[in-house]
Amino acid sequence: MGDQYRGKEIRRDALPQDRIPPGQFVTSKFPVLTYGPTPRIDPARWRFRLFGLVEGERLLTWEEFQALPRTTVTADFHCVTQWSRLNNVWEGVRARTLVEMARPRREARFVLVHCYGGYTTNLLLEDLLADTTLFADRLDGQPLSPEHGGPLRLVVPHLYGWKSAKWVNGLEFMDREVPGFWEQRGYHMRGDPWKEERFWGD
Ligand SMILES: Nc1nc2c(c(=O)[nH]1)N[C@H]1C(S)=C(S)[C@@H](COP(=O)(O)O)O[C@H]1N2
Ligand SMILES: [Mo]
Repeated sequence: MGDQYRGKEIRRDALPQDRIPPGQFVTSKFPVLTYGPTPRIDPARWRFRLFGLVEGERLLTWEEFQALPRTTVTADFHCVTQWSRLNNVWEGVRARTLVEMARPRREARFVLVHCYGGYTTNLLLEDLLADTTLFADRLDGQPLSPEHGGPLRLVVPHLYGWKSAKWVNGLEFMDREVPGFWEQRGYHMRGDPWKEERFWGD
């Protein structure tokens, strides 16, 4: 895309400020943001449940999950506490692949994401269907560390970081919007960083 800057034609994606939502600053570190302790999950006992208003209820093992088609997404990560980490290279399985396995009923337009440790977050079904939403087990060429959500986390790059649930263990498909852990405590139901949807009611 062409833009003018001091009379020169420049590429829009070369302008970092266009990539940083309002009120955010860039960090080169990757802070760990967790409420409570880091769960440690033995892959042999790991399970992932697709349930609720679905035709294809499933309980996946780690082996079954690993057999799914894989994808790589390079994306920026924006935490509501104002740090952004750019160019994260996530590898895993597209969330859409899991939705297709679950075969949600027509009325199931909302999803509650469940995690080991009890954390939850709510999403619209369409947020899971986005091309860049994935369940990641690798980051920047390495297996995902326990602190950052290993063995498996959700990554929803177009929403604030609290929607990118770590240590995921299930998707519950619903016909109404049920607030998750932070949403019950005042965070926004949607959380679009470009609209600064930080707190509900602002
Ligand atoms: N299960 C779980 N997932 C979670 C959280 C949490 O406390 N528990 N924190 C969220 C928040 S607020 C952010 S910003 C990101 C941070 O991810 P990181 O710790 O890998 O930086 O994880 C999100 N996912
Ligand atoms: Mo966050």
